[in-house]
Amino acid sequence: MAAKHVYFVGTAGCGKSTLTHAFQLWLQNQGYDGITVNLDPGAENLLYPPDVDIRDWVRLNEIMEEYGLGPNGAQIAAADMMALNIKEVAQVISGFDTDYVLLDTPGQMELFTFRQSSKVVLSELSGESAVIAYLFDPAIARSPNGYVSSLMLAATVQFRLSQPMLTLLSKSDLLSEKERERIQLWSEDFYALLNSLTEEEVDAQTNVSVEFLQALETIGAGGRIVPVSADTGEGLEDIYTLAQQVLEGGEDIGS
Ligand SMILES: Nc1nc2c(ncn2[C@@H]2O[C@H](COP(=O)(O)OP(=O)(O)OP(=O)(O)O)[C@@H](O)[C@H]2O)c(=O)[nH]1
Ligand SMILES: [Mg+2]
Repeated sequence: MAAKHVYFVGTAGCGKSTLTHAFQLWLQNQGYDGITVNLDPGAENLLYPPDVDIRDWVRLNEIMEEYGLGPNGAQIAAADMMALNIKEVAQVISGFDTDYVLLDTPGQMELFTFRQSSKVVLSELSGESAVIAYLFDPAIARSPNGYVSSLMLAATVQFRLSQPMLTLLSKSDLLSEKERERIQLWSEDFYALLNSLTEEEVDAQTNVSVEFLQALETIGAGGRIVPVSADTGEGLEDIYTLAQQVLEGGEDIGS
């Protein structure tokens, strides 16, 4: 059976790399196989050893030196070079006999989502068997305005990449129980979100409506957000269950 691919995507520092590794360890503890793939050519001091590493093909600091580019120009060149090498990367990945391929994407999210090369990368690596795990950063999503902004970003990623998406509330251990519940409520009830916006954000209440929020959900982002933590292990099982549901209609790997 083809391996299932989960892309961990989100804004800089939201916890993608840590969660990729934590989820791999969780899978292994449950007796499943999962490999990790680092897709960030600019990653420095990666805290886990990826099984496959894009830096074996493309390295940001080498591109900066070789072409005399700054970090942003080099990121764009790196994204294109990644696409040029992706068939070889796919071949290496397919050499692993594994249930899950967990892909850790670059911190500069716009490079992964907006460049045409990302579509090439996605179709070569995972074809139809992909789900995007979109991480909401709790430092941003804890305010109503930040939550709506995060939702818009998630919708943009979904719209751009056209893959099924799970929305995860990253680093949930940093939030109080009350904050977690409030954010979960927002994800399930746009009227509650709009109420919080109107009560708490003087600038934002005039131009956001329930219809606007519903439209974001129609694109395919949104839905019930799942709190996850690499530190406490909260929600790791939910990622598995949801990914199984999306990719296999709920069947368990073993069945
Ligand atoms: N408390 C807590 N901290 C976390 C968790 N996950 C990640 N962190 C911390 O958040 C910081 C960023 O984590 P990373 O995993 O590097 O985030 P990232 O999204 O991969 O970052 P970039 O690739 O640079 O965009 C680190 O200091 C992590 O230790 C978590 O579940 N709980
Ligand atoms: Mg990272």
